[in-house]
Amino acid sequence: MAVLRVALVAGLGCVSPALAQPAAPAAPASAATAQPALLPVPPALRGAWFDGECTAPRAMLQVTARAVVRLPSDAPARLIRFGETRRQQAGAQTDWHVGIGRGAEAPRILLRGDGTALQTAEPDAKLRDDRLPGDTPLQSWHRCPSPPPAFAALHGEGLAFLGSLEVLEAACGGASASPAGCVAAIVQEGDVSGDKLLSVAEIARMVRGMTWVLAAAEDAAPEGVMAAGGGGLLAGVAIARFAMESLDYDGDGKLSAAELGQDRAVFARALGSEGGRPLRLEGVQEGVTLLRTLLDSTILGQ
Ligand SMILES: [Ca+2]
Repeated sequence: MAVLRVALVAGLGCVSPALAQPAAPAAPASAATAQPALLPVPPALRGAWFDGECTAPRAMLQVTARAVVRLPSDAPARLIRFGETRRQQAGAQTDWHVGIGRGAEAPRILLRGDGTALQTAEPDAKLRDDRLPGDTPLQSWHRCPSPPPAFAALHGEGLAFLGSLEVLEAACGGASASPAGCVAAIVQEGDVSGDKLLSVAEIARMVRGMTWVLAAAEDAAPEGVMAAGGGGLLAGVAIARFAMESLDYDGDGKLSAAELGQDRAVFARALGSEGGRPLRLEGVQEGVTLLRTLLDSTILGQ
């Protein structure tokens, strides 16, 4: 157990030091509910976009309700999770949807378009908000029938988890979050086979996706992290097997919502939310804390 425990912490820690630290204390309920809801990216603009030929694109852009991830074919992936959003008028043209990332850099990206064509602009940090997009070069994106195999192999699970993360944040950190709803959302998001149970492979897939998102959020080249194995493939399977052995009370080799929920008291205490406060899920690390804490508190007994 000690060896596995070290391996788990090391595997996650190599991606983000934040993971090896105790979970941040939950914010008071008033602070969590006082935050204004983000204006989501219009549904027509979400999904996968490409620059260049569909068989060999120069870059892929994945747009979710509250994030954008740019995947150049020859450079590290870059994830911008929005902490702030707004609409900006563009004269006679469609309004821009402006997404602003967190952190000191607070990267901005402007999006507009429809279901078949997207334009983006990533203005220089010095450009004033009221001047956007100014003379920032616009980039055009189009749809492809399916992502090229190389992109899908490297980024597919990470992109899937990015979408799941937003669902989990809403279910586990939203105003109406509850432990039961949170556990149900984890099962729903993780269940690939549709049996409403989580297998080792399904848990490992979520852990790999989580690892990818953390790496992309830190410009740490998720493809490199995944290929190295330490924080990706091997750790994913190790954590998943450990989760199964620890939580599969009826021994059927699958985890049900009831089995996951069995430990929700420990889960809640580990987050310091004994008063039933909503989780504070502001950054990627904090969002992923949900899954990590569930695994840590139930598997490692922390
Ligand atoms: Ca399943």
